Amino acid sequence: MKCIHFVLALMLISAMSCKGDGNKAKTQVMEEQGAIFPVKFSADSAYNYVKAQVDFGPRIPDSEGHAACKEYIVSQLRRFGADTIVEQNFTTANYLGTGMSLTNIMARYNPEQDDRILLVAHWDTRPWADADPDVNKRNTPVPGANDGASGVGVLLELARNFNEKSPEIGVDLLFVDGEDSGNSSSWGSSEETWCLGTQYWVKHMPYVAENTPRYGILLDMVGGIDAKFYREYLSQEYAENINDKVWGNASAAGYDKYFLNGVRGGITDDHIFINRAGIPCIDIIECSHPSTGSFSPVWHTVSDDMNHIDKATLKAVGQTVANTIYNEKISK
Ligand code: AHN
Ligand code: ZN
Repeated sequence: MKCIHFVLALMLISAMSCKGDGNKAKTQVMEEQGAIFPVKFSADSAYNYVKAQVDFGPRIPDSEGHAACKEYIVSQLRRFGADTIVEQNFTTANYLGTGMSLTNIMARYNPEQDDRILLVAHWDTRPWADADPDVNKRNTPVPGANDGASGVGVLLELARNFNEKSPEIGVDLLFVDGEDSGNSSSWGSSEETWCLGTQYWVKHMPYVAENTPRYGILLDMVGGIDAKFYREYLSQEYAENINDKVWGNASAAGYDKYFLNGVRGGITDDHIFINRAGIPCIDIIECSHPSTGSFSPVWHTVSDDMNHIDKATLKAVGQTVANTIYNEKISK
């Protein structure tokens, strides 16, 4: 005991004397005490899970990279002791009429627990870099490091945490397919061309009334360099209290630099279909980059690669979501 106190005291002193890096030191002390950080979300691990996906190549429906990535996600979930892993296979067509075989993957932790939280990310990648500045690259697939792999990487690292230390609440991890083959030339009128996996999933909702999740958190583009996460407009409309909770947990953990309280965006994304199906769901998404006013400059370009992934961003998002999950107490 004495020894631990001595170590903590030393850390406090170093925290106080370390002017330039005060926030980091404060965070480290809290982390050591376990007060705010019930588990350690490893940004290095999350980064490796992002890289593994990118290394498969583009994860476009019906491609080799897509098939390999599906096996990878399932094998990681097995490794991390998920209680049930369900692959939901179906076929559909994108807005151009191209047929696609899609798979949503869902894994449960504490399956017997009726009080649950849903965590979501899309695992497919966009077939065309149609926002690339070079017109000659607009038919090239995107690498999808941020747009696809980042959310999945964070969810896989959370799965590792859940296996190491079980949260009290039940957790469902949902990896949706077919999010990113939508029509970007006519926003508004083309909402239904996006999020095809989620649209299918909500039509076959794997819940009864008792075990329907309290709320959901969607992670989309959560690995960008110096990313700022504002409260996304539709999340704020549908699930303001969940935004309050998550942004509050971010602040308590010292991540105010990443999680800003302004409301921005209004994004057509998987969360809107989940909200309409009756589960309040927020979207943690980088959608107000200073240089574009919306998504990051590499969004839907061939430069959405590992050079534009920031471990510190993965950490801020992953640790905030982890703290949120472990803070939940069962109320059913
Ligand atoms: C809009 O740009 C309105 N939605 C994009 C959703 C998305 C695409 N997320 C990732 N890729
Ligand atoms: Zn996209």
